[in-house]
Amino acid sequence: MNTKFEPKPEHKFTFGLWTVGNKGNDPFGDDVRKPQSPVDLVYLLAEVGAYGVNFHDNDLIPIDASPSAAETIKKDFKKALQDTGLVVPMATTNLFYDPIFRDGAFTSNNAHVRNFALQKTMRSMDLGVEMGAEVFVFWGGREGTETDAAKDPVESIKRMRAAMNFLCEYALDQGYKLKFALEAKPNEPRGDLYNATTGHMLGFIATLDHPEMVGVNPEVAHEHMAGLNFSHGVAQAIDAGKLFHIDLNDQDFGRYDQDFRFGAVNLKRAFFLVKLLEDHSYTGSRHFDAHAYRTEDDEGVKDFARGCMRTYLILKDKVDRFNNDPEIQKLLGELKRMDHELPEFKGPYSQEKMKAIKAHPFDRKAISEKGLRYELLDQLTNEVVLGVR
Ligand code: GCO
Ligand code: MN
Ligand code: MN
Repeated sequence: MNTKFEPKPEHKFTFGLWTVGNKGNDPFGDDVRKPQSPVDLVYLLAEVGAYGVNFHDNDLIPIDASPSAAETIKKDFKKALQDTGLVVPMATTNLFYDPIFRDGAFTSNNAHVRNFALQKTMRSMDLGVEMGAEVFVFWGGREGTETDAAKDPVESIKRMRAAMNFLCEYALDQGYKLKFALEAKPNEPRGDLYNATTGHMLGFIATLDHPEMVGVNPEVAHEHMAGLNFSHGVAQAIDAGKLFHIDLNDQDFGRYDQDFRFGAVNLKRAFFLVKLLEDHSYTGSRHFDAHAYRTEDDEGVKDFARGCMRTYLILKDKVDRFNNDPEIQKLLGELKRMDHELPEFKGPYSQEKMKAIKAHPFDRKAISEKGLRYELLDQLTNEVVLGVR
């Protein structure tokens, strides 16, 4: 294999313990791979060249572990991190697996459940900070409904806001330098989940007491499930200064949550996503939230992890080619030229400008007649991605 595409720490490639640790079970079939301990998984990630490892509280420490068992697990995990040089950039809380969360966590109708969720999240934040995490992800796994008869959705949003405000204050009170990243998903495991897309999340964040602490963690598969253009959602987050983290994976539109290897399904969408992140100098983790096919054994899990990173780096190379391709740049240059016309109308509103725009004699017919050459531009893009340019 070409060494040009080897992962390096500067690429900030990370995986969750739950991703490479996935045992291949699904609603129709049992585990196909043996469980691996967090320590095993750290060594596996180091072997394939990852930069970091992320976890849910219970990926590391089982929910029923005794305090002394928890101490031993933490000690062993820290040693594995030290031995390998892997870091923990992100941590999160499992608020969906245990039956107590069958009707959600922060939006449950039961005050005991909502407060247990706060307790579990605060402990999970303590654990994440202890391991060095600077980003804390919130994925509301069961924050939703099957029937809207049971909950007023406005009340649910209020409950969610109360929880986020409380936890922001907790982070500030403890002096934690944590940024929160909210991850949207339209459905699954619930019939419908609240704040279904990255756009919904951005709207919600603006209503919090400390919006500056809170951004988003968009995931490819989640926006594809909703039939949306993922790059456009990520662009909105970049523009708002809210892209704190990203979950990279792949799948076709309209399917269940497949969590395929990055680039496994739609290379061209993956190309435009890498282009967006690289053109806008995204500096956060490139986190792969995906897992190996159920057909794979432990070796296949390594193929999966290497494949995610390698595809990202190959596409990054294609982005450089696109950005330096004379024919492509000539076509883009013509678009820029059109954009820079009418400089006298640029900038903020003034009465003078308003009157000039109102009075300007636009040649509607002549402007409409000009083709834009997007066919050629797109074909050249395909040729870059296909490797013949
Ligand atoms: C999913 C989600 C999760 C979250 C994880 C971190 O569809 O199951 O993507 O994998 O990303 O819980 O919060
Ligand atoms: Mn997901
Ligand atoms: Mn995710």
